[in-house]
Amino acid sequence: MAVLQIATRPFADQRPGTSGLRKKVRVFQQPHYLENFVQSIFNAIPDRAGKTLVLGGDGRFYNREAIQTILRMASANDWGKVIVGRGGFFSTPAVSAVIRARMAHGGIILSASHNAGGPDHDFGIKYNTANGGPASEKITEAIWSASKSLQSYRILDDADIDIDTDGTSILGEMQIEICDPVAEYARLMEHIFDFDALRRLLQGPFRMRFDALHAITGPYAHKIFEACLGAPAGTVVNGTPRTDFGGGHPDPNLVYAKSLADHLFAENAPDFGAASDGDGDRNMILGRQFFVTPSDSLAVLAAHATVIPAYRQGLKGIARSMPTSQAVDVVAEALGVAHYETPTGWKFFGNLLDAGKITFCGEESFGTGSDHIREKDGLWAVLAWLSVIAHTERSVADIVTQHWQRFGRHYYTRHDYEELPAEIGEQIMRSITAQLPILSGHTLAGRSILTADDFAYTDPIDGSISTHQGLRLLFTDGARLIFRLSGTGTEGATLRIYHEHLEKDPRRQRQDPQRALHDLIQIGRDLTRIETLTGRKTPTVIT
Ligand code: VG1
Ligand code: CO
Repeated sequence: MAVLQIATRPFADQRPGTSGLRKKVRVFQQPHYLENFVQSIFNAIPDRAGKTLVLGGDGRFYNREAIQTILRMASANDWGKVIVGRGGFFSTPAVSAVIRARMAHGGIILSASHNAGGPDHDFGIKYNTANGGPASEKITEAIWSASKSLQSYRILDDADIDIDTDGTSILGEMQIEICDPVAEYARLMEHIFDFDALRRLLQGPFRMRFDALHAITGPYAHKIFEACLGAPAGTVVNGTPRTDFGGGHPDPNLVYAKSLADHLFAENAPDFGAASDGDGDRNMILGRQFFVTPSDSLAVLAAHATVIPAYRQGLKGIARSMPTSQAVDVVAEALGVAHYETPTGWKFFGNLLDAGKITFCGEESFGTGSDHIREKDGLWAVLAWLSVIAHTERSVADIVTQHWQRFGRHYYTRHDYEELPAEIGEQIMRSITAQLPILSGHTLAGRSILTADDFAYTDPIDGSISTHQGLRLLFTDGARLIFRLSGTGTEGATLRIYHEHLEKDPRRQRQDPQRALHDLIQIGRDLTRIETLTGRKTPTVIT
């Protein structure tokens, strides 16, 4: 078994985005492309020799091939041991849990999350550090910088490795451990939640459906909801991971998880519905004929956190990404704990979690989590909701409407315009940026703007500064309108427009958000000139 040093040339497009490097599968299949990026990761971790790496992915097309390559490269790059989920499977939260439990030095997650999979779709790769969380910007920039001057990579000259049988083996001088991808994670959930209370709920008349969308959470959900908690067989649907996710987008929202939404809005619907994304870190929560906006979900869970054993002592603080609604801020103030506003992307929560400043955090993009790991966690959010339901003995709709009555309702909607020509996306952002100075203090459609800025963040723990994290119009009444370009898309540019408005009067809390936010939506369309520039009359996805 020889270590080969293969000559290569840098690729110009290996800068990690919001969550790792995401490209079309065909891009990753180019000779040396995956190898170059993996070597760049390894080069950015100079102290890796003899250390342990966790490795797995969401099972999408190219997952198995990539695992083989990475194992051979890890061995040639002096890693001491790699822990691989059986079959090459690991959800993102499970990788985070295993890194922490096994005190690994880092982990590689193969996923493009909610993006579609298959030979014509997307693949992705992401590095997590010893705390279990996504690498900080400092490290992702170091990876990018390494990729730009890469001249060669190291790989073992060897045949394929069996990744389907549990056990330990040796590859070169490195150990490989193949393990059950679910076990460690399931143990952690049992430690956090009151499984007896959840068993009573799920074995009673309460009915739920969990849709794994043919992605990674299937095996986790079968084990936790059905095997451990005793929910009837069939509670979990689409529970077998497929390389193409059954042809759909494994994205838990009302558009891409439509069959679940239809089921929950039909007559005789179950009490509760939930879905997760490709890699298992996102969640969508539905009640009978009721959709919970992710920003509200975070706020509701924060308000009820003490019903869950692991949070019985209360929350230390709460953080949300900047575009996430301010609903959770109001809860934090009521609880008398600090709240933080970070840029989009889970990596920005890591320092606050590590420093013990926050217990819960979340994003409007269907991401919710806590200090139990350093990633957002889809099944954790579902178990948290079930805990609140078991404790309050109320329906999802009642829990949320009572929350609004107490704290006010933050009407919220995000409009995505996907696959715009890249230059149009840039042009829209440039044009709004140029208008920011005159927008401050200006009135648009009867709404006066307090400030208009380009969001920058100074990390309160390490002082690092992240600029250009979204353009914000902050209105005098607390309403907000935010513009960002996606950092996870793989085709052209995706423009995201976020709209938010607080309604304190319970008599006006039952409107359709698209109606309640109508004027902000119009301001957003006018400012971006989206229709003039692209001919698009409606967004691709509304959440
Ligand atoms: C999107 C979301 C962001 C999330 C990121 C990764 O990023 O908006 O909140 O953290 O996806 O989620 P962007 O840059 O496209 O807006 V996941 O589930 O892909 O790991
Ligand atoms: Co995801």
